[in-house]
Amino acid sequence: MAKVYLSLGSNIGDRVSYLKQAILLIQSHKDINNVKVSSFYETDPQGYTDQDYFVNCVIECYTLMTPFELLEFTQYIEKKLKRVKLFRWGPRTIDVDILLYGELIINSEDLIIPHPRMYERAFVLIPLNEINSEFSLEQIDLSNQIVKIIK
Ligand code: GSY
Repeated sequence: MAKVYLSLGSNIGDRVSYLKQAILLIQSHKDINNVKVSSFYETDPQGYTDQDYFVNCVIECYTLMTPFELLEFTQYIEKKLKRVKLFRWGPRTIDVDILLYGELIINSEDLIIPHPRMYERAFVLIPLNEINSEFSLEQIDLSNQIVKIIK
């Protein structure tokens, strides 16, 4: 079994509901176990900044799926939730990204692991640090990235 980390995000419509629906699909997959979910965080958009705040969370889980099966499953979730993505880097109803798959490094056209931008993103690192304190926040400048826990 591989220990896997996923990042979930939404900034269109009922953002919390999109995240909750995606989490339910992940928890009910027969080849995924021990699902840990971080708090939900409302976060400043990164990259293309002229868009609404995101709600983000991170998931830790264990899976028997290969990385490409897992990629297919994340794409299935986005399809099942009728993902809307207005343009690259732009607003979207649901995004499910693979951050880490055990110690594996993959550089293919369709899948790059570890996720290439994960260590620059407070919306990834803060929830990651919440569920596993081995992920340090020391290397990242958090000053221009607003992240607040949703109560
Ligand atoms: O790759 C994730 C999509 N995304 C996000 C996001 O999920 N949260 C925040 N805060 N900014 C983002 N910019 C992009 S692109």
